[in-house]
Amino acid sequence: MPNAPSPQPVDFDAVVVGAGFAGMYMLHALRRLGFTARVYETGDDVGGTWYWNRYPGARCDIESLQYSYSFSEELDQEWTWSEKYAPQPEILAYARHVADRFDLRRDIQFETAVTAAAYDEAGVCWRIETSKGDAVSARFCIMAVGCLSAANVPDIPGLQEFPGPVYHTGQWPKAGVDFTGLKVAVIGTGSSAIQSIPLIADQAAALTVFQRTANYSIPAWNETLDPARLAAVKADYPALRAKARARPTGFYFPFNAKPALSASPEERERQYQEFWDRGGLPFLGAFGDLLFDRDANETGAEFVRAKIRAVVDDPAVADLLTPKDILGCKRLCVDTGYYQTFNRPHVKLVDVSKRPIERVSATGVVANGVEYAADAIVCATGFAAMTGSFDRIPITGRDGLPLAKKWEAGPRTYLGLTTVGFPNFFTITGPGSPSVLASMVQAIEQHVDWIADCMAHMRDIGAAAIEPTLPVEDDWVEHVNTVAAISLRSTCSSWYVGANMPGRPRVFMPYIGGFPVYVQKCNEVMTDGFIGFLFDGAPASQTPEVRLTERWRVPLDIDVISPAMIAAGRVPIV
Ligand code: N01
Repeated sequence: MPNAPSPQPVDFDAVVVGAGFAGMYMLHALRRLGFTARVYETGDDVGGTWYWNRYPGARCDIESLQYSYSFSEELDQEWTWSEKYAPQPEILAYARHVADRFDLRRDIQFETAVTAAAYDEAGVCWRIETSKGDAVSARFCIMAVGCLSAANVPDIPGLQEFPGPVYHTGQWPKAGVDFTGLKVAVIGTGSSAIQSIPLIADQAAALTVFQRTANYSIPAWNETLDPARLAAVKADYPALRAKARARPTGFYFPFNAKPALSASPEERERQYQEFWDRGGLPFLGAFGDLLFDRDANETGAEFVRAKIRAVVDDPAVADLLTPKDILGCKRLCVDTGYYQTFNRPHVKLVDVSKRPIERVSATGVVANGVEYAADAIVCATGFAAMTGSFDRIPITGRDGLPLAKKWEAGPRTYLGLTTVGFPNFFTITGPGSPSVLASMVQAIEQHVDWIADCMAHMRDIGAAAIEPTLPVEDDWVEHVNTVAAISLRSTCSSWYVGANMPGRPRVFMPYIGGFPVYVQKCNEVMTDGFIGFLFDGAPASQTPEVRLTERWRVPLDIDVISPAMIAAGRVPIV
């Protein structure tokens, strides 16, 4: 090929950063194709998010039957989930089972952080350094670093000097924490707080919760998994997986496409109650326009607000706990007994929406001029979402360009998988892909298969390097923004837009056009000869046979086509 540099021999075909669900499956897929790989993982075990987030009450919010790998039918058959939404220890046990079953550990180096990754243009490879002193080369650098992994520890004066323990929900001690008899302060009221507060309240002598923004939460109605449902799913697991892939969210749940405003108030109430009784994230499936029409959204929001008012005894506390903004704009929370916890006499809610927490003293947290006594502080303050895990590692591409510099005004990618200036660099569930707006495990599997198929294709045609072109990247970034603007989700100050932390650029980071629409686009790019990519600096000169993994030939579920999917321009207007 023209301009092809001469690649040097490398230690590994690929280095994978992270051994969460993404890194584990990436390793398995690479091995299946005969590639050599080394995975570096900071923790001392696999599991990623489910390794770090050990706070009380942590569990998934997509039913476990779907929040699990789908690449192996044998795995689906042999693993049995105990609950509708499995708790963190069980999900971690699943990850460990997968690691053992597929013999992954021998290529994972634990307790090792990647400290630098630099593209060597002359050698056509990545030079990787680690906290353990490794210096290795790999043809490909694959980032499996997670979307919600870089903890946001708030910059509150005095917090670092607090004499008692300070915890972050995303960095919870392995040994667990016993709050019995302690005065505890929890900062934050997002998903992690909402899951943990009821259980911390069970132990603590006094619990003070500092709330900056009230959140909508829908009851999980978690339960032991019904054996009949388990048997029915296992009898035809591929059917459930296929239905899930055809959905905008990458997981299947009952959905009503009808607009909320076309229903009578009585019908709406019935419908909302039915979806409330199902519980969890599927509540947003009660009507098809809830995330696209403010007036429709307000009907759903008001239904949830009434539920909060009905369970919280003190009207002033109920009012503080009641969100006034758009339902589902921030990610919906899923709880077990969250609002009820504020009826307990030892639990206090402190509003810090108008004035931030002033400081942490030696004996407590000071807000609105009042000191609230605390022996321990829990920061349930979230993450530097989507890009935070990249910021932690100095990553440099061609001509020494730092990724952090390229992304300083917001991440720029082609398909959320690749970025110009960084050849042979892949991001699993990177910004610009459905990622957190889909079921993460499905989103991970689709990216891993695409990357593995791409690498195998490159081997087939003898290409050493792949990189997208600037026009397709610019078009994709614009497309991601255009589609986001259709959804109410782009309108509030959430972590989706980086607005949960000061100083981050406001950009809607995940791709909201719908999972199957996105998958079709990735497939087309591949089957049309890797449109928009250069191999070894030149466009693909032939339309070669490609290796698209069959299960990603995803149909659309036309009953759930949304305005964002139509705006994505890849579905018929029905
Ligand atoms: O983090 P968050 P999270 N002073 O950013 C507040 C996934 N997840 O860890 O809203 C006072 O949502 C902040 O206030 P505000 C899920 O995708 C899933 O809870 O920015 N408060 C907010 O209340 C979720 O969306 C599960 O005004 C401060 C809270 O801290 C994502 O992870 C479980 C503050 C942070 O909420 C993140 O959830 C857990 C300050 N200085 C997480 N700084 C499942 O159920 C921040 N806050 C699967």
